[in-house]
Amino acid sequence: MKLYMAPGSCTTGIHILLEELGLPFEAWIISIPASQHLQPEYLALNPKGSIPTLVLDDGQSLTDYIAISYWLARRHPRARLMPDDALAAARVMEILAYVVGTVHGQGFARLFNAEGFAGSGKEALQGQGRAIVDKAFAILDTQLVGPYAAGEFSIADPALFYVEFWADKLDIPLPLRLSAHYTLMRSRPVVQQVLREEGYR
Ligand SMILES: N[C@@H](CCC(=O)N[C@@H](CS)C(=O)NCC(=O)O)C(=O)O
Repeated sequence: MKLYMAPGSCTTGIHILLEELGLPFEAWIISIPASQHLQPEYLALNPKGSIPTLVLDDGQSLTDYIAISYWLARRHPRARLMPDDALAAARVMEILAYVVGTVHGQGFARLFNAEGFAGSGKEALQGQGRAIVDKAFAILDTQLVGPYAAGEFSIADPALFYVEFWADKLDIPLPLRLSAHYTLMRSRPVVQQVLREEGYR
């Protein structure tokens, strides 16, 4: 396997897990200051332009801390990196989601990259938000297995649905496959019932 990483970044967490598991891997250093994460060769591996990326033995790329760590834990059950108990496992996911999404994604991201967030006010910030959403929708559009996010209906679909729903409300166009996913979700009786219950007609 190949781990695309930068010393001292969030990739250190995956580096620790690979070493804990004693797995052989090649470390490929990506310099964020030198914008190596935005080079076409790297974007071909990970169109999000983020690290970590783990390239598996069969050549597939796996991105994002939560996905990579989950896969490692499932692949190596004897290391007991995820509790068997459903609630205990959910508690692990709860911490992961908060650390990655909020502590890192919102807190440290601003501490480390204030220039990236600072703009000339509300419009500039909304422009940044829109650029992030547009890029993410384009990536998710290519990753959607179909007809649901991961093929069959899963816990990913209601999450994808709520951002598609927000896009709809804000008149942000959805790419073709996400648009089909949104339509499919809206055709589910439960989704219609929930929207009705929440006051949407
Ligand atoms: N949610 C992503 C976040 C990854 C992330 O933001 N990594 C930073 C390095 S710690 C990065 O790639 N920064 C470059 C950028 O996003 O432009 C994950 O869990 O992998």
